[in-house]
Amino acid sequence: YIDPRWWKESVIYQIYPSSFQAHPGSKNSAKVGWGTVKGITSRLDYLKSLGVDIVWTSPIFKSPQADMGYDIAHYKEIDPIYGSVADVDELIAELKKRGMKLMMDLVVNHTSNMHPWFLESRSSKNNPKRNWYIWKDPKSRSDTATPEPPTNWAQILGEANSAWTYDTETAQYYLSIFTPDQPDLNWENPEVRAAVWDVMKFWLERGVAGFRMDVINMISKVPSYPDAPIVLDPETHKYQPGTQFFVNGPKLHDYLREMHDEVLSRYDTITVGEMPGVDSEDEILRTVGADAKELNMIFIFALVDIDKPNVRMALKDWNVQEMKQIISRWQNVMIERNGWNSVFIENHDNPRSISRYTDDSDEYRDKGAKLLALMQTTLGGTLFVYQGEEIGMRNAPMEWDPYEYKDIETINYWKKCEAIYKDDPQKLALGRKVIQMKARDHARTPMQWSDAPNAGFCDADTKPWMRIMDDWKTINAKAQMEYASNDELSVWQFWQRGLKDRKEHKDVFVYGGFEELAKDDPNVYAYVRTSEEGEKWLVVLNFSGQEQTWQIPTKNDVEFWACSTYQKGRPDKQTSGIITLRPWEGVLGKVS
Ligand code: TEU
Repeated sequence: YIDPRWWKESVIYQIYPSSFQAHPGSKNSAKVGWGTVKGITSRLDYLKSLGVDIVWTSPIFKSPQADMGYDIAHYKEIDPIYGSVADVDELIAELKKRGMKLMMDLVVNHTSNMHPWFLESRSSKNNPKRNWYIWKDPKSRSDTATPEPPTNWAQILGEANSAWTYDTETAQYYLSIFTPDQPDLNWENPEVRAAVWDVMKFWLERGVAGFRMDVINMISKVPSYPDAPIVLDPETHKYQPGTQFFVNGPKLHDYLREMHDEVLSRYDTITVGEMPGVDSEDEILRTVGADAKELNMIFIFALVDIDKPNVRMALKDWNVQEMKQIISRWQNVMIERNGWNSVFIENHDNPRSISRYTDDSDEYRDKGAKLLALMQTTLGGTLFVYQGEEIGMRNAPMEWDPYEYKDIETINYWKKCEAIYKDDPQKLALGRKVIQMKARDHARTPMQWSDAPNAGFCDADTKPWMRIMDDWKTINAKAQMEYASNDELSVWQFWQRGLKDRKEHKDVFVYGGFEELAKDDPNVYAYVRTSEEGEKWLVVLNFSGQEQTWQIPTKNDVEFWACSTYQKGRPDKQTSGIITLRPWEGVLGKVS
């Protein structure tokens, strides 16, 4: 028996390594400021003081960086741009000194097209590694240079393009559901699976505590490879979403159980599977149920996909009611069905949470950031904080030109907009709006450490690989850690308080019961968390820019208010009857 409490109670901080911290004097001949492993190590005291237990690094392995490291060319080497394996050993040792751990990103649905496995695989039809990837003949033989791909599936990070890439040498297509630089591995092949288990053991043996597993629910494809139904306008979309043929495919659970038997069961690990596009409770419980023997938890995307229609780079209206339903649903499911979930609202693939769920204007930016912090630190599950979230970083503004954006998905999207909407200024403006609201780049601007040159992210004489947000002089970690006011805490201090509180009352906040109140209120999200011993806390969150009144149900009369997003110390709000909440105000009360 392995005691699961450590990974349930841990606070995990996701680092986007290129944008976290370049260590001083990091040798970079091109004078480009780029985060490094040594840079991460230099910030461990910062993370410790915030209340972090586990650091998760997005991929730092050898990679051509076509998709910022989610295209790996060597699983056991660190990309020189980040440092070396020795630097990772040092990072693990320094974490250990502080009672912390390292979680790495395991990207094994696909490799880079420059991975030696793929170079071999593509070299000829009878190469022994041919069957390590998914090769198919074109749909119809024709004399044209590029015949029809085997199916009509669209690429995920470039929806205008096919999910298949043609190789003229061998006249076959390979499957590349994200981009042509990321060929999908063929998990049907036991040699591929053995190679993955070997990579996992390599890092576990070095002291890595576990993995976040990139799109792990896409590793099993429907073997008949059918065409996808037409759901996007065929006038503008030659290719259609093929997700139903590879999201939670037929052999997913076989593969995950094999991974468990071959690797995970032999170590005391933490595992979180990235699983976009799955909504079925039964299906999710098969992976995260207490006896499932698959993964500890997954990322459920319902909340971050609340404004996603059928493609990612597009807009959709949503309201607070829907948000409340999504959050409460998964809180309840995991409790009722004995599963385990992750709590997160940001990551490197999503815009900043205050720009999406609250109000990122100067007036309310910090209030919204604290509101979301209060919510997340009081929800059940393992909590994930994303770099910069703890200081309330926000989306890049509308004024930024599309060329400031560096992400392959954004670039593909903007190219498409320019090609098809070149004579339609309105549609082009809409395209820019989509980028400003949805681009993954918003989470990837360099971390704002201080008001020093380049926000303390990289040396003054280097140029950051991506533009730093113009607000860094006012919004930065140092200013927020040192912030002194009799009236309120900074966003950073509020997070620190919340994480501490969560740990002190973990029987309530990590493990406790969950009851939603006033479900019909269109603006206020309220819930009660209860420990088995009967300790009870009330959380009331005003998700609107207007003042709201809220009736405390008599059975939940408050003994004292422990905090408000507006006030330092104990707010003197009334403890029963109707309370008034200021715009974006959240309060936490001990129920008597
Ligand atoms: O992302 C998977 C993915 O499909 C996401 O874009 C997802 O659809 C979206 O976040 C839902 O809101 C993972 C990585 O996190 C991403 O950075 C990579 O580009 C991708 O896999 C390919 O490795």
